[in-house]
Amino acid sequence: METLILNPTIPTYRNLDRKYTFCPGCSHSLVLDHLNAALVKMQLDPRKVVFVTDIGCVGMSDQFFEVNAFHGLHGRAVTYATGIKLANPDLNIIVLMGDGGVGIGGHHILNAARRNIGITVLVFNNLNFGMTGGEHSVTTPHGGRTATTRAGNLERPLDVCATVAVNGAAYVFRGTAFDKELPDRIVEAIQTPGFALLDIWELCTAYYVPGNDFSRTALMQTMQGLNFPAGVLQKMDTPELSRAYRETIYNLQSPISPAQAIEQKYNSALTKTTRLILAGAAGGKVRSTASALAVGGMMSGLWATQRDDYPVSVMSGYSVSEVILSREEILYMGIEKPDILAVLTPEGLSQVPRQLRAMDESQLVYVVPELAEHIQTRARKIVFNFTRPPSKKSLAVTATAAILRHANLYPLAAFREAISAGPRAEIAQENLKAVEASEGVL
Ligand SMILES: Cc1ncc(C[n+]2csc(CCOP(=O)(O)OP(=O)(O)O)c2C)c(N)n1
Ligand SMILES: [Mg+2]
Repeated sequence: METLILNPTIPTYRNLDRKYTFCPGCSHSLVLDHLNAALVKMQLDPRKVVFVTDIGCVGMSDQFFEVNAFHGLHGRAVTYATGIKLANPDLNIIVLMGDGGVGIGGHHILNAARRNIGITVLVFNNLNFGMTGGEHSVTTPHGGRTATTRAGNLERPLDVCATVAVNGAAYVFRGTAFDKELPDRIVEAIQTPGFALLDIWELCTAYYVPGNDFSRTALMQTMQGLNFPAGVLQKMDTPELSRAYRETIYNLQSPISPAQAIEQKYNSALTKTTRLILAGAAGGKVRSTASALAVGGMMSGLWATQRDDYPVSVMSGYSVSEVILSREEILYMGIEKPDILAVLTPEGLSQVPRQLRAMDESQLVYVVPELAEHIQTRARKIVFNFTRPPSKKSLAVTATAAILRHANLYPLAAFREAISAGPRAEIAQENLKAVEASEGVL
């Protein structure tokens, strides 16, 4: 595993500007501090760390850290982690999930253990569904009083550790959020090449604690009463699947052509990191335009990131893409306060009220004429002055090209080249026409 000595001005992987938003006394914060301590001990390159967060209170965890993150559907975190690991075995993938997620996605955990996928799963086991009001989960102890087991839980709790251990997990540990050894155990788990799971018992101070007069002592007593052992429960040295796959099938078939490097051919005059948001409608080429914007930036010697948001439906509703362009490497790709926000359609506008409120006089909102009056912001408002209103399919490209000319982010030629590099020639032609239509728009 490659390790880098971090910049000494970054003593933590936590984003200290962001305070934990958990309830007072919730053990989730304790476990996250232990996780941070483990990462600090290991000095892993944050670019090679991926948190995959499940749903629930625990699902909020990634926003407090400056590492890569993926957040998806309830119970499915292990599936995303598996995919990421298979795509890039060099990454350190850490799944953060609750006991609710273990119940909902138990099948995925079994299969990841059985396949010995080299990920680390931290189960934030607060013995109930925290976020939705304290319903019982698969790990609620027998007799536990919850919102759905008022008279006491009749079910036997799942022994998560024994279940993954019997299915071949390479590293298994059970403990509590109060264990001083937790950072060291997390380090061991991350260093284990194969599948590692830590079942970390916690206090849910909103629900399980008041509902059961529960305490730290009760936590230990419950574990002992169930005969669920604590400590390191399994350590096995068996081949990890993503490496085994690379060494055999992948190399034989070499199914993927090598990634094309993006060459720098242009120069950008950009001096400060610029965060842009394109807020438009699905089917309006918002995401592909944002990609071309990011690629054009890279062709101009900038770092670039892209993040997209759109509903589950296809070709209907909003489509909002965020792009950051910077002279420096971008370690956090979220945008809370954009420097440039392009409001293209009513669907897009409906998604960005928070950003509009956050923006100030030094920032720019570009807006189509028909929505100009609906924009409430302190930012400077600039209205597109189209000679002919662009079609739905050319609006995003024309607007972005106009912004590139106006804000002078990088040469328009780079944007044109990024568009031409698109997979379909006829679409590239259409988009290049939309770029030409941007002349004189601003
Ligand atoms: C498939 C699915 N079912 C139900 C929900 C509703 N839901 C959201 S959070 C949550 C409880 C989460 O509990 P847990 O995973 O233990 O995390 P915690 O909140 O305790 O940290 C549920 C049931 C959902 N998001 N997805
Ligand atoms: Mg829970």
